[in-house]
Amino acid sequence: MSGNRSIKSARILALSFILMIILSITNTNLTPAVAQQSRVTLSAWTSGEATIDGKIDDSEWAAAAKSDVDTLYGRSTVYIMNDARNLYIAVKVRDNNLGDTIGKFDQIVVDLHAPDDNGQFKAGDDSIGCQPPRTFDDAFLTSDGSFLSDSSVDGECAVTRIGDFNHFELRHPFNSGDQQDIALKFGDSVAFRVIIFDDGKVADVFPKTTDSRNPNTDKWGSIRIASAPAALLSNPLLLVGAIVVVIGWVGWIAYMFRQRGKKAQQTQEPELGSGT
Ligand SMILES: [Ca+2]
Ligand SMILES: [Ca+2]
Ligand SMILES: [Ca+2]
Repeated sequence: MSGNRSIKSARILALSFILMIILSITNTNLTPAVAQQSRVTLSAWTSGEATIDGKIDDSEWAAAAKSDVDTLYGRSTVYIMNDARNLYIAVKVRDNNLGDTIGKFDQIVVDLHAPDDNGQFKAGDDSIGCQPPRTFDDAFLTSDGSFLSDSSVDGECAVTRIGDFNHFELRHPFNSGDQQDIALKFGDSVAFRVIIFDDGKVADVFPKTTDSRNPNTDKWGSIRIASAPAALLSNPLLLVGAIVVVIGWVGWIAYMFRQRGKKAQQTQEPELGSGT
């Protein structure tokens, strides 16, 4: 009887332990996925740096959060991800050419507002952009509503034409130390909009809830700086190894309880026999 009870408690112990592990794993994974609001929120961690060469390779941007948007010439896609230092933004814009003459550029501008407080795009806020082939604009909004280039240009960009698309890739540190840039840490959010120019004119804005002039950032999208996943979760081999170790450990405890139960039964049996 006591042996059976021991096995039962070992099983309960094992089950609660496994449940605890599953809960802690799913909890870590699910918490960031909960949408905080109806605004478009993009957030993704990448362990590999993107190569800013104007080629949005599927493997290179596989980890990115993506959002499709219908633009002037068809469907385009916005990609967002970050590593420990940089925010990476890519936009694959469907277009019939890559306008690269002065005054008629196909270009993008990404306006950023932090903290992400649903407030107005205001003086001092960060704005970056990309013109063909590799002109990276790092600027800030002034109090008269114009943009000035930062004294320190932080980041880079490139755009090339591949098939029916213009591939824009940008890199901007999320905490460059420059007062004219965003200063974010892991878990922080920044409001953003992407303005897409066709032949020098505003053609589209992402997200569609805003336009190129609306300063109310509650209608913009949001980027949240993703944290690196815990080492255990980022490496499937480590995770499988840990589960194997736990199952082995639990099995061993159950085995020990069973052996102890058997031993107790064996020592009780002769006593009962001699009593009759
Ligand atoms: Ca690339
Ligand atoms: Ca800067
Ligand atoms: Ca700036």
